[in-house]
Amino acid sequence: MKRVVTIQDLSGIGKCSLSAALPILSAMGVECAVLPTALLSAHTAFPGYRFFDLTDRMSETASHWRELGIRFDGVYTGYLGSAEQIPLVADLVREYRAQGGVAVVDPAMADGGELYSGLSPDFAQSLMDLCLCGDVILPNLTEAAFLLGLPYEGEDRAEADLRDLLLRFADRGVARPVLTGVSLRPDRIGVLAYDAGAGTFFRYENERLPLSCPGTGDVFASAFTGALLRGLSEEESLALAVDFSLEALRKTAEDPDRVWYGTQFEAALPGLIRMLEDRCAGTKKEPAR
Ligand code: PXL
Repeated sequence: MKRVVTIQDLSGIGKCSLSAALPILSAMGVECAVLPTALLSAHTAFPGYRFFDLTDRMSETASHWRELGIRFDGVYTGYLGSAEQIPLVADLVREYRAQGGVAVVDPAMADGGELYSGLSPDFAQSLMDLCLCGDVILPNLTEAAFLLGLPYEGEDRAEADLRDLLLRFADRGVARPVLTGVSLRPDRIGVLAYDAGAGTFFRYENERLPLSCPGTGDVFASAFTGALLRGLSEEESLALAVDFSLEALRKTAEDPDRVWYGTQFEAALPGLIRMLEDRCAGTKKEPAR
């Protein structure tokens, strides 16, 4: 079984970050080690959230793993607790990559034109240093603007503008940037990716529901990482993550008792397992168009 380490916060309430990554990666048949960056009472969209920084604990944890000789097939980073963690996490990503693992960096920090509560634009630009250590990065359009130091120009963008953003990431040294939450038509949403080595773009989209939920990016990034580790190609993994995120949102929309603070990804896990096994077996299903 492949083993991934994920480096992100644990929010006690919120169905995001580690609370999404652990069940999703486990369901996908990938062992998931966790290196928490911070402990929160609830994610930062809740008023009055409590925040406990774990920066000092992270190096000690990584040292223990080194003593144990634990190695990873992949590393997946998400929300970081402080700017001081950026160089520390960048070193860990380099270390785990050097063992042959794939590195997925989700610069989880912003959405809808706004940084999450408690984060500064300086933090956002410094996160680019971490992005440069990843094989694949997964910013949404807001995060891409902050990382590149550009103004956020909304979600409705021409494909040529989005390709330009990807080329800017490539110019800065990112090998495989992926823009998430890309909606080129009102009823579709998905990803636009660039492979700097091959000089090729890849686009995949599926149905867009009239609903957005905190934590959808984490659901997407977790499913993407799981699929990569299970041996699907980057393109297949992106498609699977788009399809699973849609299913998680569909389950959320269908439930009259849904909560505002996260997706109902739990109800979509059986479908994820079926989808993964089908696609690993090479019987890839196309979504209805
Ligand atoms: O990626 C979502 C997320 C993760 N972690 C924390 C958050 C959020 C979104 O608000 O606040 C702590």
